Amino acid sequence: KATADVRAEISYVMIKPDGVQRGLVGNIISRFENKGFQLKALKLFQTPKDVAEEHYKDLKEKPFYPKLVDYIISGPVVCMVWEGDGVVASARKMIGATRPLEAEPGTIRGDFAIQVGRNIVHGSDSPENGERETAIWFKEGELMSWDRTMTPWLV
Ligand code: RTP
Repeated sequence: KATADVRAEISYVMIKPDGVQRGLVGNIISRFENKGFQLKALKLFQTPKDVAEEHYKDLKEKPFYPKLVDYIISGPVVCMVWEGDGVVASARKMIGATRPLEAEPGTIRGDFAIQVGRNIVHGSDSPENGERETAIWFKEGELMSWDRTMTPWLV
């Protein structure tokens, strides 16, 4: 079924190096699958410095920027694109507040993190940034359009 011409809302979600090192990849992916969003792209990736800098370019003037870039390139990350109605705002809710001590229990950061500089996961803050960040981290051919109802594995 052709779905390529209409692209629904997407969010770029990334499990940061601390999330990968702590073995939280499966738990985090499960939350998005369980919620019902559709996985469009996924990879384990060692980030080149220029990619981290491009992703966080709006934060260039912040005092924590150099540390942030070093953190993101310190080990492999898991890059994902999730699609669905309202996925950007919903992913932000599921991830929780930037400062993990302010994140509600039940959110990813609320359940697993303490420090703002080790906050496990990233999610795009607007649909526009969902598109922008996806283009930074993925090549066009790495995004999949697939129909969940197409192959009746469970019939
Ligand atoms: P996020 O998308 O990751 O939830 O973060 P945000 O936009 O709410 O916050 P932003 O200010 O854009 O920060 C992006 C990431 O930078 C790191 N950070 N470190 N004071 C600090 O040391 C500090 N502040 C922010 C965090 O990794 C944050 O997620």
